[in-house]
This record gives sequence, structure tokens and C-alpha cells, in this order.
Amino acid sequence: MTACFRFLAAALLLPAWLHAQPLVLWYRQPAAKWVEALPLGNGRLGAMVFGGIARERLQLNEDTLYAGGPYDPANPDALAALPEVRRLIFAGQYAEAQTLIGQKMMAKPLREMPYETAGDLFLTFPGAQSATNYRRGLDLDTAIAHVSYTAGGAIHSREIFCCADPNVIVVRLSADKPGCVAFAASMKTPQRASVQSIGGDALLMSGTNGAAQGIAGALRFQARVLVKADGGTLAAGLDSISVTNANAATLVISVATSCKNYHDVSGDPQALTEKSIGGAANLSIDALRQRHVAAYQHLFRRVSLDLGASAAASLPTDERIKNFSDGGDPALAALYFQFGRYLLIACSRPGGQPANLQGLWNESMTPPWESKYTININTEMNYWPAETCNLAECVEPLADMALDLAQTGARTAKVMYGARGWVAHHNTDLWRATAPVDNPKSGMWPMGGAWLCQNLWEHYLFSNDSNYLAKIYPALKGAAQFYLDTLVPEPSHGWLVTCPSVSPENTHPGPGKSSLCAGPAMDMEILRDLFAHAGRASLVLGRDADFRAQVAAARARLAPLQIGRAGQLQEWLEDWDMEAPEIHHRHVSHLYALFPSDQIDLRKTPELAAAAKKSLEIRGDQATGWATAWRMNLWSRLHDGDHAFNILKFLLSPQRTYPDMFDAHPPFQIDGNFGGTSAIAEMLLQSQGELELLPALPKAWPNGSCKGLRARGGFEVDIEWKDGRLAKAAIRNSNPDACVCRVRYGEEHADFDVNGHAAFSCDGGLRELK
Ligand code: FUC
Repeated sequence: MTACFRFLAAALLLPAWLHAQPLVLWYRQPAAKWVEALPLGNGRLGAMVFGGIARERLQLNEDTLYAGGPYDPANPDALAALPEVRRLIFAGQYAEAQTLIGQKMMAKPLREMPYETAGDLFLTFPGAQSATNYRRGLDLDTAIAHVSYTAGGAIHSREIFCCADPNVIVVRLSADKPGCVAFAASMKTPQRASVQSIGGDALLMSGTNGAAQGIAGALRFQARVLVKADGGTLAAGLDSISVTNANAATLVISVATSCKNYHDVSGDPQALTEKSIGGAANLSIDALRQRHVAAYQHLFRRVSLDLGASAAASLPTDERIKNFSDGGDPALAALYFQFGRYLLIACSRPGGQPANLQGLWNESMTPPWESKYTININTEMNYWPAETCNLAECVEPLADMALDLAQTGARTAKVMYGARGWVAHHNTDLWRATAPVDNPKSGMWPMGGAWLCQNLWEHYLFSNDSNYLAKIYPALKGAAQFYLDTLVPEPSHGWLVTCPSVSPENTHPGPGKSSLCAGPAMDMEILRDLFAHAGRASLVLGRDADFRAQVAAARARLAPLQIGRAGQLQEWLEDWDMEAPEIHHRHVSHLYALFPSDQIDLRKTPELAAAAKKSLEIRGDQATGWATAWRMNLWSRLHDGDHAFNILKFLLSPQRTYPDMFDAHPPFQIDGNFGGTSAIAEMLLQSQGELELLPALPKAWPNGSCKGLRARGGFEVDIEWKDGRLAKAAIRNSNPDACVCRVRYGEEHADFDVNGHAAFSCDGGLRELK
């Protein structure tokens, strides 16, 4: 056989779904590990699809299935200890402060509730031990996972998708010859639950969640699987359903808990699962697929990205990840970018929970860091790509969570600090716990809620939606009020600072090997944003003039950004950076001002930008998954595309990306995916003030195009570039109030009146195309 003929033969055997290649993750073998399985989700339900030949495993999640029940962990001893803790910190007795915080100020219980798996659906295929032409994959354009292979003389196909309405996971099994579909379906779970078959064609799992950290389980849950066969025989066992000699079969899966919200667990999982299954039962597979694809593509297809193609793109995804750092596969970076968008659509949609540390995919009862919300970076990073990558709707669950935290955090503010407003520390969970957890070194950070407010503000900047602003205003105002009541003047300059606090998780070299301190740079940066945004919101909404004056006055007294003796941006009030025990620490908290905030800017604050660059150089490029992705965003803001691309080579290598493209902290944590997606968008378009085209285009992507990225002010942008230079751009305006847009490309800039739509060319000057 000639090579060409072999190629053609192989191409002819390819299943149809594999032809949509630029947007397909695919593999030549089933998943052997969980991080090889492919994720599906509709914002509430999730499934990891393994694609086994003799046995398919669908690991299932529902985004409210956490341990425990409503609880309030605020420690009433904290308030009395607070003055002494502050005195110790200002006296430099950090270790003593840490001990006292450990005794008096930490949450009870000390850890939050874990997010847990619902269990597994297994499909066993009798006699199907070996197969040829095996392929499995995930088509990002349709959000459908596929498995296909030849066995027993027939080509077998599996299609799995997670439909938003009705809220179900759908599995379709078919073969190219009649009567060849045979399998047995069963379920298993580590939860306190039982499984039985019901009605002759369905499985029902019912159970209750468990206790954790002494907090009793308060949730009931159910999972249902309806099996429909086309031809053949359907038979029910005690806890299984089998199908033999069918032409095809469809399984519809629903999971629900009794969680209505963080303080109400009176929901009815039976009614919910029956309703979802009922909504799907009478729809044909084609109708279900059509509904799913239409709803998904409404979000996904807003953005396209072409960074160039090469022969490497025809390899399976796991092999491409191994080779990416060689530099010859720009299309893998585009796939990674779109995978991040896919994941956000799959794990964060209106009405559901926000994306947690693992999005919504977790196979364990005791996952790393409880797979909940770490709000000293990770949850915020999850939403970095939402606005720029045109998925603004996906932010809604985050805004809803912040509004919940404003409720629970009001009690924590009062009980622990005697303050108005609300506060959340470095973690939260389904039950919206807000007190400091784990240990003082990481937990005693009263800024988690304030940082979330920055994400919320971004949503306003991209939309200019004043109804939305009115909705989030109580959260902005309450967060600001907390700091008006709790900031204290530091003894040397009288600057207003947080105390006690930490620069997230980084030990400083002051006495006592502690991270406890007053007024770390990040806190000051977050507060500069919060006070500005809360003040601006009150102005736009025409409310609370006194409050506006108060936040402006407090803002002016915050400790300033300082440049240290190595030319670096100081992480703490003291010039400690160069003696810090972990000089390459993963968190780059003080660089918040450069990204995600815009307080440091290459053009507007060049000295501070140079200091931030110095800090970044000192920290180094390689860290945990999310920390690597943060560095990539930062280098993009410094307009160094080649540096950002070099970091991507590490992020998109097997060291930081699993075969299914999930980010490796390690272990799996989804923030790195979202941070990486955001960074690629930042390389192509930025909009802090001006709408800047290709601010950090690396040499590795000389030709390409993107469509549908979004800029602050409500603009949508298409860009085309050739030989490393901008060729053409088009800007659409979805906000009729803001028509004039300042566009920048390198040193050139021009103002355009974008009334609806404008297109530009750039061949030695930004010019409008009439
Ligand atoms: C923060 C990080 C860790 C990890 C955890 C979930 O504490 O410092 O690296 O990502 O969150």
C-alpha cells in the first residue's frame, strides 16, 4: 500500500464527527484515568465520559451536591481578640499574632464542606472485549462526546450530551446494522444511597448527603435513568436494566438535590428529576440533540479563533499536548482557548452554581481543597475569560453567589469585627460560609468578597447595564462599608490598612515565619478598586452621596504602591520581597494591580509597570497551573507576547495539562484552563481605556484571525493579521450610548464613531473602510 492510499483508507474510516477537526479533542484509546475522560455539562449537571469498549463509565455530578447543611462558622471570640491581634502585628510580633488568631478568630468548624460526586452510571457491553478503528472525542462546536469502533462485524457509535432544557444528560447508542445494540445499565455511588429499577425501564438512585466536620448532612438527592430501546428486548433486574438485540437505544439521566439555596433545603428531588425526565421522554433523539445544540451554539459560536494550522493538528489531542512546546502546532493553542470557553459554558450558566475549583466535575467524596471556592484567586480566575470571550451570561451564578455572601458575610462582619457591611475570607462553599478557615496563614485574609466585587464590576464595564448595576450595588456598598469600619491607621505613616491580613499564602521574612501582616499591597489595590467602583456605582445610580464622599476620603488614605530596593513592586508595606522564604511563590498577589485590575498600565504608570515587570522576573515563569496562567496574563498586559507564548508552552505541556486538556495544578484544578483562555484573549485584544488591537501578538502566530472578542464599553471586535501585522479589524457596538471608540494599534491610534458597526484597515495607519 502506498502511503497516500493508506492515508485515504484511514480517512474513509474516520467517523463523521471527527471531520470537524479544528474544534475536536480526540483519542485512539478509552480513558484509563479520570483526567483522560471527557467533560460534559449544562451548568448544573456534569458527566465525565470514559468511552470504554466493554464498559462505559459516566461519572456524574450535580452542582449542589455538597456535604453538610446550612451552617454559620463565625467565631464569637474573635471580636474581643481583635485589638490585641492588631497590637501584636503593629509591634512586629507576627508569630504571637498568628497564635492568638489560631486560638480565637478561626471558623468553627475549621474546614468547609466538600463538593461530592453523585456516583457513576455504568453500561456494560456483553462480549465486546476487542474492537478496531476505535475513536473517541469531544466536539466543541456541538458539545457532544462521541465514541465509535468496529466490533462483532458492526460499527458501533455512542453519542453523549448534556442538555440544558430539559435538564438531562442523554446517551445514544447505535450501530450500522440492525439488532446489534446490547448492554446492561447499572449505577453505583459512594453516597448513602440505594439503587433500584423502577417501572421496568428506569433506574432510581435515592439518598442523602453525608456530614462533614461535624455539620450534619441536610440534603436529599435522586438520580434517575430512563432507558428507551428501538427494537430488541428491554428487561429490568433488581438494580439494572438490560437491552438486547436493539437497533439503537437512548438513555436519559437526571440528577437533583433538595437544595433550593444556601439556607433552604426543602426542595423535592423526586419532583425535579421526574420533571426533567418527563420533559425529555417524549422527544426524539433528533429533537433532543437539536435543542441542546441550538442552546449551546447560541453561546459558543459567538467567538472563533484561527492561529494557523499545521500537519501536527491531525494527531490525537494527547499526542499534540506532548509536542506543543516544540512550537509547531498553533492550532492546539486555539483548541485550548475554545476548550476554556466550552468549559465555562458547561459549568456556569444562569440558575446554577458558579464554577468551583473543578468547575463541576469531581469523582471524589473528599476532593482536593474540597473542590469548593477559593476566593483568594481561583474563583476569580475562573471568570477572567467570561467577558472578553463573549460569555457574559456565564457570570450570573458568580454575581448571585456574591449577593448570597453579602448576606452571610454580614453576620461574620458583625460577629467577628463588630462592623457594618459584609466580609468573606479566603474560601467559601455551597452554604456561603465566610469566616476564616484552614489556618491563620492562609485563612486570615478579609478580602475574598472585595475581590469578587471586582469581577462583578467588570461585568458592568463590558455591558454598561445599569439594571445589573442596581442589582449588585448592595454587594458593592456593603463590602465597602466593612472596610470603612475596619481599616486602621498604621503607626509609621498613618496610612489606612487592613489588619490582620496576609498577602495570600505567602510567608514574609519578618520575625516569626508568618504571613500575618498589615496592609499588604494586594489588599490596598483591591480596596482602591472597590472604593472607586462603589463610589462610581452610587453616582451612576444617584444614591448615597455621603457614602460616596466617605469612600473617596478613605481611598485617598490607603497605603500607596511602593517600589522596593530591587526595583520590584513591594508585596508588603515593608521592603521584604528579596528576603521572602519563597521568592518564586505561586501567588503574585501584589501584581493584581496590573492584572486583573488596570491600576498599573504600561503607558499611564510606566514606573510601576517596570516595577511589576521586575517582580514578575523575580518570581519566574513556572508555577502551579493557575499561577502559570496568571503570569501569562500579566506578561500580556506588559505587551510581551513572546514571553506570554513561552509560558503557554509550559502551561500546555503534560506538566500542566492532562490528556483531556484539564488543567493540572497538579492535581486537576480548572482555574488554569480559564486563566489560559483569558491570557490568549489578552494577547489579541485589550480595552483598559483604549481598545487596543493585537497588544501582545507573539512571533509564533504570524497569521491569523479572531472574531467576536469583546471590549469594555460594549464593543465586539473581529481582527485579522498577516505577517505579524494588523491587516483588518471590524468593531460592532452593542451599546448605543457609547459610540465613539478610541482604537490603538502599537503607536497608532484613532477615534472612530462606531454607530452599529465599523471596519478598519491598517496598512500604515488606522483607516476606516467605507
Ligand atoms: C490556593 C492556592 C493553592 C490551590 C488552592 C485551591 O490556596 O494557593 O495553590 O490552588 O487555592
